[in-house]
This record gives sequence, C-alpha cells and structure tokens, in this order.
Amino acid sequence: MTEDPNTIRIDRSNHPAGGWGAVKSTFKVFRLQEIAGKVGTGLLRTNQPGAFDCPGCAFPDKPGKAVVDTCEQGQKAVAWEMTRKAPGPDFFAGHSLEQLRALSDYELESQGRLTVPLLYTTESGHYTPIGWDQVFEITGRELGALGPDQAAFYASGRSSNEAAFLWQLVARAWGCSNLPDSSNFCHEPSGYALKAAIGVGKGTCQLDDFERADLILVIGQNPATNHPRMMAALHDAARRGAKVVAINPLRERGFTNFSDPKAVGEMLTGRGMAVAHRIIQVRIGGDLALFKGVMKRLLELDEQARASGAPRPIDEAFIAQHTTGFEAVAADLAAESWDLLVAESGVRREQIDELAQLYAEAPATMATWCMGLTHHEHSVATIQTLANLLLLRGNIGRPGAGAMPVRGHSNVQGDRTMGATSTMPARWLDNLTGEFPQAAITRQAGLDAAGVTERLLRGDLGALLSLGGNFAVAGPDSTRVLAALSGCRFTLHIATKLNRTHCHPGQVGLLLPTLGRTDLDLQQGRPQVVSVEDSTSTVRSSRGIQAPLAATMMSEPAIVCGLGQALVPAGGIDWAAMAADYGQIREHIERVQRGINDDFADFNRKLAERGRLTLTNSARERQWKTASGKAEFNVHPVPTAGAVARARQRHGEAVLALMTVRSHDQFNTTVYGPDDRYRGVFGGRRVVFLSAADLQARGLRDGQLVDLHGCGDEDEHERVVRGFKAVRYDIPAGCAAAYFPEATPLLAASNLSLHTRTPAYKDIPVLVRAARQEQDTAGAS
Ligand SMILES: Nc1nc2c(c(=O)[nH]1)N[C@H]1C(S)=C(S)[C@@H](COP(=O)(O)OP(=O)(O)OC[C@H]3O[C@@H](n4cnc5c(=O)[nH]c(N)nc54)[C@H](O)[C@@H]3O)O[C@H]1N2
Ligand SMILES: Nc1nc2c(c(=O)[nH]1)N[C@H]1C(S)=C(S)[C@@H](COP(=O)(O)OP(=O)(O)OC[C@H]3O[C@@H](n4cnc5c(=O)[nH]c(N)nc54)[C@H](O)[C@@H]3O)O[C@H]1N2
Ligand SMILES: [Mo]
Repeated sequence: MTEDPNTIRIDRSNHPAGGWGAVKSTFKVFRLQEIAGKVGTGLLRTNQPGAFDCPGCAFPDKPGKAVVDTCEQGQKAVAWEMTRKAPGPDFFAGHSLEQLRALSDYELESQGRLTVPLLYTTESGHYTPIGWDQVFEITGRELGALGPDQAAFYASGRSSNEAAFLWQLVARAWGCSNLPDSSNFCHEPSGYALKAAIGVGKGTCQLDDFERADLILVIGQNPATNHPRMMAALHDAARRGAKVVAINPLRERGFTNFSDPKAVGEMLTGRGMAVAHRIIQVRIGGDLALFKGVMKRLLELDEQARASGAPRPIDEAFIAQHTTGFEAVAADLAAESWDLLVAESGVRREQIDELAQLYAEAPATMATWCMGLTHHEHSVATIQTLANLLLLRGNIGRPGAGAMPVRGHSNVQGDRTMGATSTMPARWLDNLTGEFPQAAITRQAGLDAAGVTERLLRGDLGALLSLGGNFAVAGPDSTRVLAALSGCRFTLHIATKLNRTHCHPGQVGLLLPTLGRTDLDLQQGRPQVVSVEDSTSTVRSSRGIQAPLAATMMSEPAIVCGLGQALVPAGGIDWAAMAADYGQIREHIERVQRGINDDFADFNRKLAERGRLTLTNSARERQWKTASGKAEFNVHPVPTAGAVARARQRHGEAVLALMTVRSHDQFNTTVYGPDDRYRGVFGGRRVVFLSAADLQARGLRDGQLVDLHGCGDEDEHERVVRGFKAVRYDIPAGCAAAYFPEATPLLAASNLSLHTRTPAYKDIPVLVRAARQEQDTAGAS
C-alpha cells in the first residue's frame, strides 16, 4: 500500500514541543497497540531499579527518578513492544512474499509480535511455522555448507550486552569475523574521530554535566524527537541561565518552543520556552567550516587579549600540558579564508563572531551531537575539528564540559563494548582466546556493513544473519540491497516484529521470534536479568516484567546459545549453561574485559547490589590513550569536493543536498504513524522540505508533487522516488530534507564517509523535478 500524498496536511502554527501534544500522542499509540490497561505497570517501572531499561534511545536516566513516564518517545517504544497483538496462525500461510512486500512498513510491524519460529523456502513460497530443534538443525546444515567466509552476522543496537557478547562469540568461534553492526550506520565516525583525538571513542560527559555547563552546543541533533530525556536536561539548563545553541539547518521545534511535561506552569498555560538562545542554520555539511570560523575568530580574540594583557580566551596551560599539534592548527586557521568559511558554512560572519564570543566567555562548554554530524563523507574530519574547538579552551575532563556523541539505540554502545563488531583490538582477541582456549577464535578483521553491502550487491554473500534490526532498509541503496538479499542461500533474522528485510529471505530463510526488553525472561524457572550501556558509559541491569505472548518465543541469549551449540558444538564452550543462567555469561564478560574495562570486576555482584556501574572514561580523567599520549589537534581542510559538489560539476547548480531524517512518529525503520507533529506534517510521510528560493528556481509550487532523482553515483542504476509532496520550509537554499526510509533508495551504496564507511545519509545529491504524472497532465492540457 502506498500512501496518497494528496491527503498530507501541513500545519504552520507553532505549538510547543513536549507539553500536552506529547501526552495525547502517547495515548494514541497505546490505543492502536491495544494496551491501555498496561500503561501503569509498564511505564512507571521503566528505567527504575529492578525494572527494564527503556528500549528507546541511549540517553542516560537519573538513578531513582521516574523519567520515562514523562518521555513520549520512550512510552511509544515500550507500547510498541508490549502490544498483545500478534499475526494469527493464517497470516503467513495466507501471504506470499509478494503480498507481504505490498504492505507498508507500518502495516508490516503493525501485525504485532512474532510468536513462532518461521521457515521460508523457495519451494513453499511463504513462511511456515517450525520447531526450535529444526531451526538449529537447519542453521547448522546451511551454514556448514557455506562456511564462515560466506556469512555475515549483523547486530542492531537493541539487544543486551549478554546477547551481543554471545553473538560475536558464536561468529568468532565458528571462524567468522564479518560482524557488521548498526554503529556502522550511526556513530562510527564519532568513535573513530574521538579515539584518535582524545584516546577514547566514547563521550566524556555525565548527566550532571548538563547541570554545570554554561554553554551547550547541540549539533546536528533533534532531541525533542529522538532524545526527549535530553530535552528535559536542556530545558533545566536554559532555565538556570545556561546558553543552549543549536547548530542545525532546521529550526527544530524543540529549540524554539518547548514545554516540559513535568513543568506544571508551562503545562497549564500551554506556553513553552525557547530553549535555544540561538539557532545557527548551517548549510548541510557546513559544520566543519563553521567550527573553523569560530576557532579562527577565537584566535583573533586571543591575539587581542595577548596584546592588551587581558585574560586569554584559549587555555594556554591546558594546551601546553595536555595536547599536541596546536601550532599546526593555529597556522592553518590563520591561512584560512573568511570568504570560504562563510560560503561553505552558509553562516554569516557576524553570527560566527557572535558564537566565538559566547564560546570565549563560557567557563564550561559541552558539545553534544548526533547524526547531523556523522552521516557525511567528511564526518571524521568534522568531528575532529569540533574536538579541536573543545581542546582550545580545555573543555574536556572538567565539570560541565566535554564531548558527547549522543548514541542512538538503547544499547548500541554496549554492543561495541561487548565486541559485536568486525574489528576488535588485539587485547580483546587475546582475552577471548584465553577465556575459551579450546575454541578456534578467529583473529581476522571482518567485513563492516559497507563491506557486506558490497558483497551482497555483487551476489557474493551466501548468508546474512541478524540479531534485530532491518539491515536492508536501514542501509543505503535499499531497493537494490533488498533485491540482492534474495540471492543469498540462507538468511536468519532474530526479531520482535516483522519488517521489510524479512520479506526478502534467501532461498532458505528463518525468522525467529524473540523476547524484548519488556518481556519477563524465565530460564529454568528463574527470572533473568540482562545489562545495557547508555551514552554516558553507565551499565545497568534490565529485567522484563510482562509474561511473554507465547511459550514458543525464546530470549536472545537462549537463541544465540542454540546457534552456538549448532555451529560450535566442540571447543569447550558451555552454551547450555550460559543459556540457563545469564550470570555465567557475565562471568565470561568480566574475565574477557580484564585490562580493558576493569570496572566490570565483580560484574554480577555490582549489578545485583547497585543495579549499575559506570565505566571509566580515560579522557574524562585527562589521561590520553592516543598515539602521542596527549590529546591531539588535527588539521582538516574545508571540504569543497564532496559528493554534492561533484554531482554539481556533472549536473549543474540544480543539484541539492538532501538529508534523510526521522519524523516524530518513528523509531528508525519502525513507523508508528504518519505524522511529524513538531514539523507540522500530518497524514503522510512522502514529503520533501525545500526553501522558497529552491521551489521558485525550479518553477514548483508549495504542495506540488515531485520526483526525486539521486545523482551521487554515475553507475548504470537509476535511483528515484516518485510522488513526494514539496513543502516550503525554512531550510537553507541548496538543502532539502525528506524522511527515511522512504528516501533511502536515493543514496548510492558508494557514498560513504571517509575512514569509517558510514553511509552519507545526510548529504545525498538529488535533482528535484515535477512529478512525472504532473508533467504528463501539463503536457496534455
Ligand atoms: N523516537 C526516536 N528516538 C530515536 C530514534 C528514532 O528514530 N526515534 N533513533 C535513535 C537513533 S538509532 C539515533 S542514531 C538517534 C538519531 O537522532 P538524530 O540525529 O537527532 O536524528 P535525525 O532525524 O537523523 O536528525 C538529525 C538532525 O541533524 C540535522 N542535520 C542534518 N544534516 C546536518 C548537517 O549537515 N549539519 C548539522 N549541524 N545538522 C544536520 C537535521 O536537521 C536533524 O535535526 O536517535 C535515537 N533515538
Ligand atoms: N536514510 C537513512 N537511513 C538510516 C539513518 C538515517 O538517518 N537516514 N539512520 C541510520 C541509523 S543512525 C541507524 S542506528 C540504523 C538502524 O538500523 P537497524 O538497527 O537495522 O534498524 P531498526 O529500524 O532500529 O530495526 C527495527 C527492527 O528491529 C527489530 N527489533 C526491535 N526490538 C528488538 C529486540 O529487542 N530484539 C530483536 N532481536 N529485534 C528487535 C524489529 O524486528 C524491528 O523491525 O538505520 C540507519 N539508516
Ligand atoms: Mo543510530
């Protein structure tokens, strides 16, 4: 079913984000999921000691505080998972693959929770229920025939530490290190850039830094929609006088007008506050130029201060003691042209100067960022330039200051800590081998998500297995990748709900129903606890509360142990014991983490007694585990030949940079509904936001239907999505925005970030033309 773009309604009024709208919207989802009676039990116990961790985002919570009960998005994620709906026994028998593929993403997931293991074969033409014994037998047989080089084990960031640890253990012990993960699609550039610059690939902030910061830069992030708990922290910071500056091509509603559902006064008056002191509407991909502009100005101010004997805005002592490379950065900035910085950032000189002034005056500055910085060809350079900016004033490793990449999935950071990724340091592999000495743990580096995508598109991958997620729809070039999946011999997906990737099985395809975070997980009669890690490196326990919908559902750790038993029966790994008692998995984790994250010592006891532990972040302690032993400044030129610039050389100035973003009613590829309340879009998702100037330049009306043509790669493939409604919007000229996954087919798999090969989802070169049918009508009249 495709939606009718003519029914989409645009509302340009400015109701506060949060507030009553959030409350109403949550109840709508509850109604749709038919779980109204569960609200009390489910939500009030989320993120409470002894309850489950919110399956939504990875923003930290305050110990002991009821946070999620005020977070609309967390509630939606919980309701979506706790639904009692499930596809009936006839659903799969009555739907061929073609019929499943004809359903929208929303309709697929709306069938409810998967409850029985399903097998697809080309002979049968549809999914049929099977038993778990058969599942493991088929997996052993199919993968055995293919061998480890032909398989890939994808992990989405929703699983637990325990399941992620087991996932990589099964793969590596079987001899396969092809472990792509959702981080490859997400914060990979943040981890890579920070590791080189400050020695750790994780954020250096804690939640209480929001209470002490004087300036908070929120860059390329839409927290009102994607990290609502962070909105509360920003709201409180702004109320006590800290300055919040949003750097974003869009004036996202949460920054202009936000009402915290906890703030009684704002709820009663229905008026919110402008959380952001300034919104700097940078051009898509213009952040590096902007940061360089701010630094260039800061060094000018520093010169002036030095000349007049005033206190210097740069932290000379910190730079001397803790960093290396400052001189090269200073020389590069001195030589940089203001014209270039202004043109490439799209930000006026006065605004750059003003931001530099704010920065120079703020005793403590935090920078938070998300996908607006990571989904670009030059993400690593941009993030290292942001690190330079922080280092200039010693804004790492002191209260109220720091670098905070705000993670996406609730346990994406933990999955990495547990080794569920294609390349792990030697120390990890040594420890893993030491822990399981009889197993043949492979030490090879494996394929990341881009590598797996390339192999799929070449028809050279035999098997894709996934621990959650929606690989083919979440990745780039989705139309082509979905088609390529059918070329696999074998696919296996462990999932809570049906999604589009599942509708493209290999010749033999397994779809396995698993318990989620909210489900009570009993093994041998005893409730099990799992653990997850948030964006501030706090590892906490999570225990489900709701009885599973069916006895045929299995937990992730139990399924993965079953796969382990099938693939690596010898090798001295006691899969059955780990499945029976997750405490045993944690004992292995603790030993494998020795010398890497020693905070895991006494893991089981800490979780049982305190429910949480925080991993040490060396940069926060001002210990720099970098090549030089210091925090490193890195010089990066302003990118002027990125994918969009290259496409403009081929197709002219009409090429726009398209960013694909999340609406307020989705969690990644999970679509909860057709509205994007804060951006005023109702009743449909096939819209493209364009500036008035770009509409005019193309002779398009506000509301006209258009086709979008991807032009980022000159291969033989046509990349086009049709019948989108053009919406006039406050966005810089030359830039456009649309929702993913609808617009993802426009992105060529070859448009990747340098160094980390993350798809450039926010910088897709596109041409916008009147929709084909409109042209036809115009021609006929
Ligand atoms: N409810 C809900 N919560 C979620 C998710 C969800 O889908 N729904 N997803 C989770 C996941 S996995 C993640 S990674 C996060 C994602 O959280 P976000 O990163 O906030 O999500 P996006 O919608 O991708 O938004 C990117 C923001 O960056 C801006 N932007 C785009 N390009 C640029 C640029 O070049 N420069 C700058 N400065 N800004 C730019 C966009 O205008 C937008 O505001 O949220 C997590 N939390
Ligand atoms: N165009 C475009 N594409 C993007 C992005 C973008 O901004 N633009 N963002 C990227 C980002 S940041 C990310 S992180 C990726 C996300 O990519 P993925 O993590 O692959 O995708 P999700 O949509 O989060 O996965 C949803 C599916 O996970 C399954 N699931 C949910 N909960 C559980 C669970 O507890 N256990 C198991 N086993 N399965 C579960 C359900 O079946 C559901 O259908 O998408 C990326 N794709
Ligand atoms: Mo993400």
